[in-house]
Amino acid sequence: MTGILADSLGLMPPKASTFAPAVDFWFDFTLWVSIFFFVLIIGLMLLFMVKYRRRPGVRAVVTPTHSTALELSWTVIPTILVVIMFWGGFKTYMDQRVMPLDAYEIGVNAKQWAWEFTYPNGIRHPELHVPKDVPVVLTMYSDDVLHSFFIPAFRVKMDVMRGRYTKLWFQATLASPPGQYYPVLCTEYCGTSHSTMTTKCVVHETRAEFEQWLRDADPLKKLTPEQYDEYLRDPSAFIAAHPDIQGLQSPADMGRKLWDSKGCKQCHSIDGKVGTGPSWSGIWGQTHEFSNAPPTAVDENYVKESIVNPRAKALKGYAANAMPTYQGRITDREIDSIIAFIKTLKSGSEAK
Ligand code: HEC
Ligand SMILES: [Cu+2]
Repeated sequence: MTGILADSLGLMPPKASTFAPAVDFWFDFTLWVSIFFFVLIIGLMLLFMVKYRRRPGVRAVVTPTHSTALELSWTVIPTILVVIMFWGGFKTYMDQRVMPLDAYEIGVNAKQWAWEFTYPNGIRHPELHVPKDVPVVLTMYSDDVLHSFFIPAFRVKMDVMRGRYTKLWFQATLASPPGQYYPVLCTEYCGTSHSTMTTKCVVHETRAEFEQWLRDADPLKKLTPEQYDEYLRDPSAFIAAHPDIQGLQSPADMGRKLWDSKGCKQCHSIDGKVGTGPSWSGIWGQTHEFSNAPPTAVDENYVKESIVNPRAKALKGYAANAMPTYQGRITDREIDSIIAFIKTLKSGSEAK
């Protein structure tokens, strides 16, 4: 019943979300009602034009001016039909606008002329990847002008603004075949390259497959040991020379992201304020005192040890067991980034 016309003409994209059947049904309902009345009204008009045309010798009959039955029916029937359309549209719209509580959350950033997605583990990536059969909420923001986020296969669309977060949700029902994807478009004219503001949405068959992709999406993991050395020696030159490696930033910028995404932020400020743990502001190169070890300078080895084995040296004045070990939860390359970040934190002069 759904999509009969548009679908058979190949005008509708695949139905890949839980919203698609309802949206298509109401689209078709409206379309078929319109076609029916178009044919009826235009057909009768043409018929009457011919049948009652002026002919020589035939006098025009006096036309009736009123028919209660006719007027009632052409008022009541269309009213019922539009109320049905309104009810269907309103219900479908409300389903889309009320966000589920248990959803997987992904951040969307729009800028002239690209999309960027921020996943819960802090990875930023130019493609949208989601698991099948999991409700996903997108929280969207624009760096510049008004954009609009649209995935035709999911039948969802929402404006993306500067100065206000907007949300959109969907639950994909159809995994994209290997190597294929659902197009993501910007549908608000946003400047010269608006038409190229597209990206891919890949729906993974299982949650596990999606998580695997997410782990591999870390740009640092894509580098071979040789490339990694080259990157550490001169990050900006390396990034400029490898535009194919998406999302790569300087080690210090990566470190700042990890400070946020790995939860270090909860206990370590970077502006000098003491929290559960000491601030990182200005600690590089200082000599710290411990309740269980001789004084030690804050250098690469000390920071690394503090992360993988925080109990080894308990900083004076802090609870010795407050910091959990990150052994196994952080890679060596991530530790390098955090070290690079701490190095940039001069005391007193940090931005937030
Ligand atoms: C639950 C709170 C907590 C979290 C989360 C936490 N830390 Fe700590 N951290 C501490 C405390 C408390 C100390 C001081 C006591 C000690 O030496 O273990 C500390 C000490 C440190 C030190 C030594 C600082 C100095 O001034 O000598 C480093 C480096 C460090 N943490 C890195 C990290 C990193 C990197 C993360 C995130 C991956 C992290 N911490 C997450 C609580 C935390
Ligand atoms: Cu746009």
